[in-house]
Amino acid sequence: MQGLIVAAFGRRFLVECADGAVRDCVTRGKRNDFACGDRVDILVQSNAEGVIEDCAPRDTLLYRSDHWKQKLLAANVTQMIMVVAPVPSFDLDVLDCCLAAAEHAGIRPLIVLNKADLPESARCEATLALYTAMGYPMLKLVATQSVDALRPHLAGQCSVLVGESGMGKSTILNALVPQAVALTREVSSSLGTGKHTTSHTRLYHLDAQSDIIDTPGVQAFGVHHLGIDGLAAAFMEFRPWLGQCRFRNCRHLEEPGCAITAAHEAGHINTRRLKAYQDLSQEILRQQKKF
Ligand SMILES: Nc1nc2c(ncn2[C@@H]2O[C@H](COP(=O)(O)OP(=O)(O)O)[C@@H](O)[C@H]2O)c(=O)[nH]1
Ligand SMILES: [Mg+2]
Ligand SMILES: [Zn+2]
Repeated sequence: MQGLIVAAFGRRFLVECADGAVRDCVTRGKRNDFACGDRVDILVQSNAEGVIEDCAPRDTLLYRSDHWKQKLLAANVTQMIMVVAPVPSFDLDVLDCCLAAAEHAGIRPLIVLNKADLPESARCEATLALYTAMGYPMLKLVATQSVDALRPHLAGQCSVLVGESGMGKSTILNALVPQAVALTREVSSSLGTGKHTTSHTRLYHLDAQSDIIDTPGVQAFGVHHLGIDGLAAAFMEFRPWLGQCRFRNCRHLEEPGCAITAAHEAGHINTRRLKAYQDLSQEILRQQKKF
């Protein structure tokens, strides 16, 4: 039977099946390379249980990685809602990594500056001007008052909510999906996670055409899986200059004739963004040498 993975916790998945039942499913062997949003075939064992057999080809796949492992976050999403807020302060490096991962996966990012009611948000907005100048859409929100400004952006999309904890993701989700708290509790108890926190990824239907996937808050968003070339291409303002360096395998660090560092010197690329790229690429290189 066909179904849609609507919750993922380790190697346990809740699958919304074609017959309307939501089944608690395991995988064969030690497979865990499935994600929320995956369209799967399951072997039905009962009205409540099944085994995931197969997965349909994905339109997109968002994941994060570190040196050791990759973590699948969501499949078939069309949009990443990156939530930031002035309090607690957010980490621009995490924003850069999330944007890079989205670019690499072919997912359109939307930056949401939440807690726009706080006076500190003006400074955040000034910081984010760099990103809006690059062409990233940005939306100001006061989630505790209303999320109506966000709704039109969600129509017809499968969106994934990401952001560091404390930014207001749960507030946004609960305003969009009033039954989310109850559903989260349900998933927690059926998957035996014990806690009612967002320790798992969960897909919610907003309407027949629109879904939203909630992910646990991230402190870091590893982009090792992009590789050096993927990373440079995922810094979207680098793109006009890629392929113009003297060396074809230029890593845009200290190579002579580098078009990226030249573009930076000419004022076309922001200093902090170039440094963020260089720090990440050096980290990737260090790891590549180790293995
Ligand atoms: N002032 C203000 N506080 C907010 C807003 N949105 C959320 N918060 C508060 O920020 C805190 C963290 O929100 P939460 O949704 O749990 O963040 P999460 O960790 O990203 O899920 C809570 O105390 C919320 O009430 C907002 O728009 N303005
Ligand atoms: Mg939360
Ligand atoms: Zn270069």
